[in-house]
Amino acid sequence: MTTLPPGSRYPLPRFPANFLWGVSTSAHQIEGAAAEDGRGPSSWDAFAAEPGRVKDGSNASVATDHYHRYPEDVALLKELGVDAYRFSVSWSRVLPDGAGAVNKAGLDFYDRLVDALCEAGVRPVPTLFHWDTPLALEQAGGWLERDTAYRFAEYVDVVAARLGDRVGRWITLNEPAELTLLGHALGAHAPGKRLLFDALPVAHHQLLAHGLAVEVLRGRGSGSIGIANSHGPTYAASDSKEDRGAADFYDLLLNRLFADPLLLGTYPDGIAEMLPGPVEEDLRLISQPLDWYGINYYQPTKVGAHDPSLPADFAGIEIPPEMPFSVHRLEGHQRTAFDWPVVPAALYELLVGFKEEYGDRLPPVVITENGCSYEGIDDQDRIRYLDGHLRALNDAMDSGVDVRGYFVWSLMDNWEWAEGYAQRFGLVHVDFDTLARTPKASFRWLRDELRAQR
Ligand code: IFM
Repeated sequence: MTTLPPGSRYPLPRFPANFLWGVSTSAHQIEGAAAEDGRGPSSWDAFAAEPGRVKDGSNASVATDHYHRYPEDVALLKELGVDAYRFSVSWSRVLPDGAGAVNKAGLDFYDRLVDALCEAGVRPVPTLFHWDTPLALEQAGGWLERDTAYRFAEYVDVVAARLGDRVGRWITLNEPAELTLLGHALGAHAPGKRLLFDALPVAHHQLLAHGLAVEVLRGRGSGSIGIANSHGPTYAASDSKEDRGAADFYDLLLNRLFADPLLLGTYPDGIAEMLPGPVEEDLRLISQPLDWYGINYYQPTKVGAHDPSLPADFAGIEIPPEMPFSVHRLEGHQRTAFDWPVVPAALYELLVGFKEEYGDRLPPVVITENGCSYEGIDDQDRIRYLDGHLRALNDAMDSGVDVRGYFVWSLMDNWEWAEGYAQRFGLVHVDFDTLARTPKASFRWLRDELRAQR
């Protein structure tokens, strides 16, 4: 058995028998085969090709080569013993231009993957959009255009028609907050736009796309639908009115701008007036009941009023002076290789806070991502991270939050967007020269914990 992390109260507390254990990945970060079998380019291919956009100058054209090596990856999932695997479907692999002609070879790939998962006894949980907008749509305005939401619904119908007989759970979108903030407001992610507050339509159009996709999936009889939103507690840097105001504003951007319309059918005060389209009508679609609500949790954020003496960047992302807040370093916590603070208690706080805020409007929760970047194959820090967060999750469940599943980000090291290959989030190490997979200590730890749970 793996060496236990110091202070660990092995084994983990017992989770309910039907609790869904899984791991997550996304298409662009692992598939590679960027120009194979008719796949069309995406916004991230174009972004990575622009000099200076990705820290190590890399792109995801090979990534982990999962497109060819998926049988080996499915075998790893089986060995790990997870119930479910969350992956994403690349829209431009299925519809190379984002709309119109379907690429049969692209759909065939997901068909083979789903078959292999079912055969291995691992439930497929596809995410229908994880940031990789087909380039043709991006060039036509992308998520700034309402039309993109309707094209998304058509694409969802194509995927659901092909995979729906074997897929029991769908995730519409991954982290619309990041695509809005990092991709369109601050320009650190594809498509690299720095629109600041003019990025707001991107949030609304993604939420509309979610609502339309829910309609399509329900129409096809899909029982279980969720979304994966990133959320985290926000702490005010001080008790001053200015710092509390800035923290509220950040909380609105990351949490309420997405959770309120989905769960309450309203936007936070003052937002709806800034959005295009028949917003009230759209909100009815956006707030259709979900079977479960996915939360991606990584870290809390300490925020104060804009302060020019503080670094003008947050995790390497430049925050322009027009943004009415500054991010402070959260002292007193271990940090991951990505310099993110490790705060399991904030996961407890987030979940209990969500329950208090949304009450019965909050469907059962699934943690659709949680994980950390660390170097090395003997990754005791990752074990400690996961151990701590699972205990916090279990405490939240004891406090009455209905949590039905937990997915580790990520199955294997992959292409971490603007960070390139530098940040390693995997339970499985990938040698990016040889593409060899090596399970890390955390993989064996999780496998043993899952066996103990059963
Ligand atoms: O790698 C990403 C993933 O694509 C979305 N959620 C956060 C992860 C770590 O940054």
